[in-house]
Amino acid sequence: MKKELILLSLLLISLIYYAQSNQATLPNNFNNCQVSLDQAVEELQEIKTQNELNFEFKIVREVTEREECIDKILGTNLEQGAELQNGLLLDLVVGVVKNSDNAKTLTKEISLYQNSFAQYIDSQDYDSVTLINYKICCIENTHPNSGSKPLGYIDVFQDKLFFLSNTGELIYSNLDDFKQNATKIPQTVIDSNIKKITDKFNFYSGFRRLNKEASYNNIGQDGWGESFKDVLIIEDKLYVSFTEQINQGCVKMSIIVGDINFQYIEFENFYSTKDCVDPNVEPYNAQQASGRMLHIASDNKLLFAVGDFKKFDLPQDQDSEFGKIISIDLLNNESQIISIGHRNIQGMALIYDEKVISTEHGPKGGDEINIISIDNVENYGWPISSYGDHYSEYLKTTYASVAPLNKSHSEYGFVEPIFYFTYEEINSNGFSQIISNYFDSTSDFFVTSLNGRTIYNLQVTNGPIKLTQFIQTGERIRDIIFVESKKLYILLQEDTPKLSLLIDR
Ligand SMILES: [Ca+2]
Ligand SMILES: [Ca+2]
Repeated sequence: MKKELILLSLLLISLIYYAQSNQATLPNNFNNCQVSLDQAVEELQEIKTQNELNFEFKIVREVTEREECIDKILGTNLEQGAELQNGLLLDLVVGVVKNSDNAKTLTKEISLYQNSFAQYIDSQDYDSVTLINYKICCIENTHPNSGSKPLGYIDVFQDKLFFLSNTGELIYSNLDDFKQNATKIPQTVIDSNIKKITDKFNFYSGFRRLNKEASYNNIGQDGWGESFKDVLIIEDKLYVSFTEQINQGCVKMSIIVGDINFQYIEFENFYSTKDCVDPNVEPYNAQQASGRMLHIASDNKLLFAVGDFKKFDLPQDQDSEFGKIISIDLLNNESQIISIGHRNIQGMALIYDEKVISTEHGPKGGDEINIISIDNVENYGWPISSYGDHYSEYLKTTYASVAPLNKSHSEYGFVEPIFYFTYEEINSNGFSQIISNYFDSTSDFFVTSLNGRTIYNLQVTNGPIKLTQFIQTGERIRDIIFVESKKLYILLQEDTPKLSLLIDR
């Protein structure tokens, strides 16, 4: 029956193919392991040249039990015989052996970002600042079709902007190339072993626009949220945090590090949480992994925020690293927990001497801003106390004892947030990064948001704590950095998606 179906579809595909043979179409043998990856790539290059077409293709690896399908095309995201047009993105789904290191296919991988440029779109003027927007690759891997994987993260090294995408491409552009009205900003992809390290289970498979056949059920909940969680450059080293899928039953939060080089970066493990969370045991959510990193130069420490993955019992467990901030010594990798009772920290910055100011996602409501001591271990309450509520009646009832979400923190012996949103005030906001405000001396920080698509001004040190709207960018702001040498901020915004320069007027 299966064979007949395949034959029938082949016949249909051939008919469609011949009916449209005056156009460039997807070859009819790009399925069911008929052609090798090499052949397919060669054929597509030929089609592009002959028809003067400009479309991109990407390799999606899928584990297969069928030996004859290793390194062969299992299928594509398009119907067989589909017309190949400019701007199209074609997925070649290639068979790989289970648990192989996939090194062979990786060397042949075609990058989603290889031929793309940041392209100037427009400038938005606000009272005191201007936002200069550059469209970047790619709409296919943005929220909400990215399986809730952040689009990526940015940082600056010397005169270069580094960008790590959620598809594992590491890219840099020269900061000098970003000038108003410059239409295209060249970018260079840096080769690395980052995909080899991270490409396990569903790390790259949750992209719904990219991979219509994406299997959402191979680990955890719908393949959501397993992703990179931050990048950080310290001197000439690049640190990357991510959810590391050790095996079917074990997810850790890890940091890898590599010496910066513009051709190739070899990453190695820098830190992994000692324990795992089990993605097969509900509730589980890798969007609640935190992963933000902050360098404390005076102590030569790296602070690492580790989320709770929705495991309600871990943040209050003193021995578990989940739902904590960990301090890691950059010299000997020794670590200690510096604060407990966190759900999902998204942003961290320094404040005063030796204190951290952090933003944190609540559940339904309850986004918090906290001031955290590095020296004393204090408890920030989650999930005993929170100004948010459970998303469902089911969670509320089932986890009533371990996660009562009492409103007051102080009554239960916890540190109160210096600021919080209730759901009634703002619905779903989603703070992302927090960063010093270098533009306005009367305000201390900028706080960016995802769903709120807003930058807030936060005043902490001058008088009463006040959070006010600064500008609405209209896009989910995933990351923000300050470029000292140019006195400007760069935002990574994940709707269009785009890079935006924030300039003082
Ligand atoms: Ca960062
Ligand atoms: Ca709290």
